[in-house]
Amino acid sequence: LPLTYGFINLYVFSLSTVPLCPTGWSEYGNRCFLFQSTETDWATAESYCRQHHTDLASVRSMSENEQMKGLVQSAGEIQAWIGLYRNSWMWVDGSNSSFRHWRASEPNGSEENCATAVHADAGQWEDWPCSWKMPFFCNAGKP
Ligand SMILES: *[C@@H]1O[C@H](CO)[C@@H](O)[C@H](O)[C@H]1NC(C)=O
Ligand SMILES: *[C@@H]1O[C@H](CO)[C@@H](O)[C@H](O)[C@H]1NC(C)=O
Ligand SMILES: [Ca+2]
Repeated sequence: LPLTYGFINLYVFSLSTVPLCPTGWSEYGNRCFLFQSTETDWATAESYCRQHHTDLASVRSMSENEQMKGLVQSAGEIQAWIGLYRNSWMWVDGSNSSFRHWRASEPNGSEENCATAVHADAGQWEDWPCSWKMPFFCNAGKP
């Protein structure tokens, strides 16, 4: 009986809505985001994302940026790492998205090589030293 019940459950589940994102992740459009409140430097954040998920998150539209800003605000945080690095400011997950949302006069620092999405100033981005510790976003799903 429990087996049958399990089977029916699985059957119904697979016929209806199979969630795109793992439990605990946020789905925006066709993409999955994980806000990690653990504060860490950018490289550690990237390696965590690559090990467990896909990569530090690329942000490809204002709508994604707004949703991510909401997660940072809900967590009572100021800012979080995203996957933009001063290697010609490319997305580390290989995305070719040209969406950018820099704060005025950012990026500004020769010593500041990693980008954050910031909730203040309308979620605008700033570059900060990569060794700074802050929460971060991983993404998964379609590249
Ligand atoms: C960016 O990537 C998408 C998806 O792989 C592709 O369809 C598009 O042509 C690419 N755009 C550029 C400018 O390379
Ligand atoms: C870049 O801006 C930040 C924040 O305003 C500031 O602390 C930092 O000194 C600036 N760096 C340079 C190289 O101007
Ligand atoms: Ca800066």
